[in-house]
Amino acid sequence: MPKPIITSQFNGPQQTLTITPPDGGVRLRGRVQIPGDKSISHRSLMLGALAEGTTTIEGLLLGEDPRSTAACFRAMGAEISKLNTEQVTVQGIGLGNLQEPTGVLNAGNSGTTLRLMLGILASHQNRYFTVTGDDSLRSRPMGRVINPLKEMGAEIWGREGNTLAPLAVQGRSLNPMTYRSPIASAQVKSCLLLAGLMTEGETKVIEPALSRDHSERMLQAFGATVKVDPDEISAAVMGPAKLTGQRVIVPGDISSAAFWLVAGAIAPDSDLVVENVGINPTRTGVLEVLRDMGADLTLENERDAAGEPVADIRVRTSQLQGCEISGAVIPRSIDEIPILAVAAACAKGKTVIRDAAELRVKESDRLAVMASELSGMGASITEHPDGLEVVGGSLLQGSSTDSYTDHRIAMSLAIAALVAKGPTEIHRAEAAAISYPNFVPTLETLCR
Ligand code: SPQ
Repeated sequence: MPKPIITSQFNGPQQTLTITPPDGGVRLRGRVQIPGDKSISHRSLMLGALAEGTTTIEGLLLGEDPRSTAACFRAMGAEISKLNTEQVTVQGIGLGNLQEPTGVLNAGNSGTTLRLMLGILASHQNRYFTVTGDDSLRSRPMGRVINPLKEMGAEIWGREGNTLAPLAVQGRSLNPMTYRSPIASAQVKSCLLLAGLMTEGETKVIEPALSRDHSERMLQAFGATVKVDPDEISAAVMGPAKLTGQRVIVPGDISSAAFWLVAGAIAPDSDLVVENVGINPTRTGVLEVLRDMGADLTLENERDAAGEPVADIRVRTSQLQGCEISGAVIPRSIDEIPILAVAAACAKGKTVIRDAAELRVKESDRLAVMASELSGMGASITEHPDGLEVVGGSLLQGSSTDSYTDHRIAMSLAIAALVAKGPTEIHRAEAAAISYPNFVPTLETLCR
């Protein structure tokens, strides 16, 4: 079977990836190992730094975002081994013992780093911190964590009425509270639970729908007292807590697996097994949606890896049908909506995505960008304030596209390019390294 021609051109750090599929289309086959889960990687570095004793992490994501987390916590005194193998050791310094950094903490492109870290910094008494990020992160809303932290007594200053980075934080002793979050957000929930670790009493977050629960699981594993109430959709932590270093095994990231699951479903004559995928139920919305669309997915070898469920997922080419994606499945598939929009463009009939306005405040405005870039490739796609409507089934055309420096957009467009007619250019494709440094070489090996 002929392979696609994949070329890269660099202009300084910026990469333009050009993908030209052969006339008969691309076929994807084989077994693929995906990088470690980004959410779990961040949390293992942070809890490892706050714990007493040594934490060993296996399978850490070696992407740009966890590197930002590691750099911030190193600057505050945690000893974290070099991130050049997936085996990483963190020498924790104990809760409350972070040192005041002499420079500005830089979270880079990572919303998780900045928002979770704010809960930790705000509750570190008598220390002063300044934090920032890249152009994208400095435009993302921080009020969603700063406002409830202030209700707990935190002192935080920033641009635009204390809602945008750069931010300054004067750490102090906080008061516990019960916070009813208006959005289902694991970053809001985790920020407040982390602030609750050093706060006397119970700090509780109630959500409108359940977001990913990696923080709750890992805090418990590190020795914190965590109460989860599935009926109320709440999670609470009792402070002051004591965390003890652990062995963490990071499963493969289902958000990275999603690119191959969609590719295997839409590319002709494909049969792929994606190995060691984390299938925590708060993350498996993408599997439900793809099954709803008629994708041929099979879970094999289901097992548990240090408190997180894991499986190998087999996908074979299927004729996808349009479907509705809305409600409680949205927080469980939030990062997969861009690649699901590609699946929708290849499905028969209409796909309606609703209740997904949160996508507008990610690394890019993912609704606007997917609408513009897929329209440019000939897809019939309408943007709504909280979603997209995609009428699928017509052949995509190769075109000049842009990632808007968003890793999930770069990789979604690369998968769309595989089933398009003619070459597709993806500008600023280097963004993929945020969560998937080996994405392009892996793509090359799977096309056979
Ligand atoms: O860390 P960042 O930049 O916010 O990353 C994203 C992503 O696509 O990788 C979102 F842009 O993932 C978030 C996710 O959308 C990671 C995350 C977490 O680890 O807690 C939770 C989700 O965000 P939110 O705002 O819904 O809590």
